[in-house]
Amino acid sequence: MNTITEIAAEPYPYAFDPAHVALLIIDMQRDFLEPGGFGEMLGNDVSQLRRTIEPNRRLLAAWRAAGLPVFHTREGHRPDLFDLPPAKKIRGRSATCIGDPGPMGRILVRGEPGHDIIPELYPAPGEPVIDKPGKGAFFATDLHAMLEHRGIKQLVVTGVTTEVCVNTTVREANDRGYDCLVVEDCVGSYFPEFQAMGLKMIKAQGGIFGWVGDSASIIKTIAGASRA
Ligand code: TIU
Repeated sequence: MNTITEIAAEPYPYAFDPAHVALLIIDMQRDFLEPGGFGEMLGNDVSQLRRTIEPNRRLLAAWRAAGLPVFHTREGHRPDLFDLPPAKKIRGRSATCIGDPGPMGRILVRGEPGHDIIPELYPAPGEPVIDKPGKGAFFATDLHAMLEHRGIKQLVVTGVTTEVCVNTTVREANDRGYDCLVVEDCVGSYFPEFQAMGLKMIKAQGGIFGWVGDSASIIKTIAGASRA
């Protein structure tokens, strides 16, 4: 299948183009999602994020089966912390902060167990992983160049958290000319009210930053799709 197909979405159907689309999975990292990780250490309810694992797993399986491209991101920093803004390090006035020893290694440091992607959604060989020092996936990364080289103009966006790294990335992508479809059941926030508003802010005003849809509609569309 290489034809453009409309997918049910808000504020209006999304013209899904298999020749120019990628799945972008944001920060499904152990430290944000696993019990005992950094997120839970800060007092957050990780079950709010863990409900996205199974829908993401199903979407990723269908996406791979259709031969469509996948990009994964991870938020984190160099072990020497030279890419960690001092403001980010001290924000929150927490006794334990980024770079310190945490429950799953040094917090949000590349190469540490907690920084890695959860096993359920682990990148397959050939799927790029973008290590990003900020909330947005375009800031200080080569994501835009990689997407341009592949002719990608549409992003189906999933991951965590809805109002932080997902929203920041969608806004960055929108300003760079990408059409983003955010998958409601595959994005999560520790805070239910931010989940609701984070999605509303994307699709308001005629889709000011993009579209919001669900994984079942996308899976139905791409079933059997192949670029090969
Ligand atoms: N990936 C991402 O959203 N990073 C965060 O720090 N999120 C919070 O909600 N704190």
